[in-house]
Amino acid sequence: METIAARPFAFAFDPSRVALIVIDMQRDFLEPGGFGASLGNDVSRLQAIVPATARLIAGFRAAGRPVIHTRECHRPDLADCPPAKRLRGAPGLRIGDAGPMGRILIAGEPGAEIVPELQPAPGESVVDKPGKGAFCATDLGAHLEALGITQLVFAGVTTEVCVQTTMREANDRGYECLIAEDATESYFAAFKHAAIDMMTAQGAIVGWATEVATILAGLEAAKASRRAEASL
Ligand code: C5J
Repeated sequence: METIAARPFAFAFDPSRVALIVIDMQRDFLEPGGFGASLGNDVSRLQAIVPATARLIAGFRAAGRPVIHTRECHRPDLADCPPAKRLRGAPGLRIGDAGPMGRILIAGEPGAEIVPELQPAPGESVVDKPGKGAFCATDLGAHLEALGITQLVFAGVTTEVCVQTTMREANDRGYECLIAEDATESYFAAFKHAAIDMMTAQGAIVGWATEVATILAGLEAAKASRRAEASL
């Protein structure tokens, strides 16, 4: 167990039981012409976290810890997209409508793919989710249980929608949750800060927050401890 600096207080980091979950780093949210842009958002804010997210993913891979990617997307027949979700968009820009990157938020379309810089490595899990939360209507819970995971580090977009929803779901399921503040982003700066403040308030009521560098240092420290134990 490593103790790492976090807010609202130090996080007891267990590198033998932790997985990284990278939420929805998809072209539809990060690139012009996708779902996010169709809602009138400035996608460049989200593109800015790609390098920090890539560093975090590389650290987990180097430590031999699971990296799980999610994609918010729907079946081509939209059977998993309730009208209440689809009809909220403007006509022509709704989920399932044709856009510059294919049908918006539909599995298998170019827009639903993870951005090239953060492509899953062979063997890494990719969870397609029809909801904002990654536990809803997916096998994520069973998968984490099979892996013996008790802690989750969160990265991805958007902080106050799919990241926050999934972190709250995970917290209610008993996971200790840590969000990487510089590897998550919102289209609205104030929403990102408010979401993290809400989750870390009241004694980490949903979880903890820290920087990518701190998490990477925790993984490195654990590696060094393992090496030192092995040489005894
Ligand atoms: C949204 C997401 N914002 N991945 N999805 O609709 O946060």
